[in-house]
Amino acid sequence: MYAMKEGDYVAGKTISDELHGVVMPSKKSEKIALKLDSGYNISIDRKNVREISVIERQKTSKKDKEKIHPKQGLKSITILHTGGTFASKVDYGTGAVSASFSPEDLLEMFPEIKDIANIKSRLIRNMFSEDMNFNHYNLIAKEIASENSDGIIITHGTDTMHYTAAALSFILKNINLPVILTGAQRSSDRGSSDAFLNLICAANFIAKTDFIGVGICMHENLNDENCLILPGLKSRKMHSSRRDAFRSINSGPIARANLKNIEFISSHERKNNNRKLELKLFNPEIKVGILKAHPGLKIEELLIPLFENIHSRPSKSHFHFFISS
Ligand code: DAS
Repeated sequence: MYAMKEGDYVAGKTISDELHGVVMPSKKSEKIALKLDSGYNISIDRKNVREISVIERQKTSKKDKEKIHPKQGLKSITILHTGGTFASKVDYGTGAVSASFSPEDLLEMFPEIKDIANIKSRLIRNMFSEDMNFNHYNLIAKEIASENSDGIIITHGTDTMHYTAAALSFILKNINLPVILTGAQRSSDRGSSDAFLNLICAANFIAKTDFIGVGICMHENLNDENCLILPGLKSRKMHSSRRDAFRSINSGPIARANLKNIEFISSHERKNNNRKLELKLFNPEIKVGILKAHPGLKIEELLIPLFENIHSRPSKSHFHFFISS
C-alpha cells in the first residue's frame, strides 16, 4: 500500500470518528496531523487510528513544483520574513506555536499572491518579535536597501511590529518604495488564521497604488473582509489576540484594502524618482529608557540603576530618556 505523505488527501476511521483531510507535517512520529475539509487542523495519536488510506496523492511534490516565471505587467514585490506567528505552526501536543514555515511553504499556502505581483520571498530572521532590538531594525533596513523591487512586505511578529515600523520610518530616510509590515494573530496553519487576508491585502496595496513609506497592514475588524494600512510611525497593537488589534494613534489610517479594491483615507506620499534612500542606522550602543509618568510619581523611580546616567537629551553616552504620560 502507498505510504501516505504530507500533502496527500486521506480518509479513514478512528475509534470514534471518520476522518477526511490533507496530511500536514507533524513533529511527533506517533501523531498524524490533518487539515480537515473544514480548514481546521487536528493531531491524532496513530494508535487511535483504526484504518486510513490515500484517496489522492499530493498534487505537486516539492521537487516538481513549477518554476515561477515573472508575469508581464505585474509589479515586483519582495517578501522578507522575520518569523513570528505568521510563519508558525501549532504544536497540537502542547498548543504552543513554533516559527517553522519556509518562504517557499508560505508561497505554496498563499498561491493567490502570484497573480497580484511577481514575488520573491526569503527568510532574513526566524524569531519572535519580542526579541527584536535596534540591531535587528538596522539589519532589516539594510536588507530592504539591498532589494531591487517595486515594494517590500515584511512578515513580522505582532507584539512589537509597531516598534519596528516606527524604527524603519526613521532609518529609511527618503525611501521611494512602499514597505508594508504584516503578521498574524493566529498561525497560518489554522483555518481561522488572519494571515492570508493580511498578506494579500498588503500585496494588493503595493500592486495597485503609488504609495511610498512605511505602513502596517492588519485586519480592520473581526470580519475577514478588509484590512487597514496604518502609518508606520503612528500605530500601536491595542489587543493581545484580536485580528483587529492594530490602530493608528493621533492619526487616521492611510487606506482600506481588500482582495479587490484600495480606498485611500488619508493623504500619502507618492513615488518621486528624485528621492534617494539614505540609511540613518541606529547606533548599536543606543539604550532607551521609557518612564511612564503617573500621578504620585516618586523621585526614587528616577533613581533606579537602569536610569542612572540617562540624560534628558541624547548625549555621547547614547542614553535616550523619554518620559511618556
Ligand atoms: N509571538 C509573538 C510575536 O512574535 C506574537 C506574534 O507573532 O504575533 O510578536
